[in-house]
Amino acid sequence: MKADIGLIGLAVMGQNLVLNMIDHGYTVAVYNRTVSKVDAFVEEANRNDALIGCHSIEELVEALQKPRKIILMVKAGSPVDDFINQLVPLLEKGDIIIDGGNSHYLDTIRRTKFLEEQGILFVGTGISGGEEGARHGPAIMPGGSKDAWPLIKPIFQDIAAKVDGVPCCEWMGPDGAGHYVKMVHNGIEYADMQLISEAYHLLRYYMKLDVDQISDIFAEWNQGKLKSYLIEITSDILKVKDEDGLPLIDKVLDAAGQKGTGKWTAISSLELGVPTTLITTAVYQRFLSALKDTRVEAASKIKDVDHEEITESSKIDEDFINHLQEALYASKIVAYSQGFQLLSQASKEYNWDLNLGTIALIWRGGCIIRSAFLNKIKEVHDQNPHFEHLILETFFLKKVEMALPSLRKVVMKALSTGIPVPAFAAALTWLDSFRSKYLPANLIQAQRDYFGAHGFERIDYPRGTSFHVNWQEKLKTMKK
Ligand code: 2AM
Repeated sequence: MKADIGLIGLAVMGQNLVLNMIDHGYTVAVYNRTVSKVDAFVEEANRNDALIGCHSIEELVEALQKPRKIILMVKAGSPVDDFINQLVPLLEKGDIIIDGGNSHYLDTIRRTKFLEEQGILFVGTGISGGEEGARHGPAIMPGGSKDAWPLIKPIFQDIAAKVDGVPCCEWMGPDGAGHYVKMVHNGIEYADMQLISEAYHLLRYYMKLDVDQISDIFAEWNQGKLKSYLIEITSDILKVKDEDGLPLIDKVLDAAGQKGTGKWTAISSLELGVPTTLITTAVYQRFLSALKDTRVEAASKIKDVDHEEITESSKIDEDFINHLQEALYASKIVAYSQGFQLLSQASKEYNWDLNLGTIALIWRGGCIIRSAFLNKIKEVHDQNPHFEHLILETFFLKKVEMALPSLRKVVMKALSTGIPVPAFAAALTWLDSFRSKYLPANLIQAQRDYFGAHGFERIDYPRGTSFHVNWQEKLKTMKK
């Protein structure tokens, strides 16, 4: 019997996807560079009828039903190209290669073009939900050669997470669309995590609450409009004690790591000219956190207000917890609004025709940013599929209007006590800029014209007419 699908790359994500597919009735052939892992996995999985271990790529290709479908779950970068190059001579027209790793979307664009030229279909797919998601239902974001979609759709939608019976997997668009959407998902995840950690910081060092109390607050927030996987796990994390009975969180070094997808999102937003300030701030803050030794030195040298000196009086500021919840909600709206703007701009730039409603729909379950909030985005999109900015749609507009004073209060308290809140502050200053009829960019234009003759538009002439003034000459003639 031939296998329904093949998978190369038996690290944990790969193994869990295989088991997930087998659970849904599919027969899977597997291969791994280190071949001993194939035998070890086949033996441990003990699914003889549904799992075929292969010791070479040729064997894998031979084991598959046509048109062949092969998922690569290998390290992003050159390993993906290496396997593609090894597979191409063995495959036939109409066979499908699927890259399920965190590849850069520009690589996926390049690979789709290269493989389509050979008559082979290529799918670059984002898979979110970590190891647990891969095993029991991830969110899946496929894009690439459209002809592949009907052939892989049943398997992909079977193994994906479901919300209200709807699979968290839909076709995203051509070439790099799937990997781009997954990348922005991760960028938004960075912003969400930064905001949550700032809220934790304020509860701990401004409100002076203990870790158990803060866990309870997150658990309570998880019952309301902030209900989400990340809030839920935050509450869990804060409950965990180390061997000595003290909170484990206090033993974790405060230097954040990263694998690059947040950075790629930030780079793309700069290239496309979309002010995705919460994501970029979150990425920068991870870099800044990683400078642990330098920060420790700076802490002893740059003295100013210090949260150590915050008096107990903040404890009775009960309202602050409610303001913080509102601030988190408002900032989350800003982060998602910015993220969706980036998707919208990229869609235009790369001709992907992304459906933002579908993206919100499939992010509702399986992935790390899954939340009640995404249901709302989907509803708002259904009412107005051509929205320009999420935040200008009635539902979110009202929410932001209500929460803005709380956000301002939280940021002002944090600034005056020296507790860093770069993401909350970025949300507030973005909102204040966004709702400004007037910004001092006129001065920037004048400076550019002064030193570089770059020209400027005038408010009393139609847009598009460029004016240049010799500012120094004008100054001289005025003095005369
Ligand atoms: P390995 O077990 O032989 O190391 C995640 O690292 C997966 O990608 C693993 O299956 C790993 O195979 C594979 N991988 C990493 N680098 C690779 C490379 N340069 N060539 C082939 N496979 C690679």
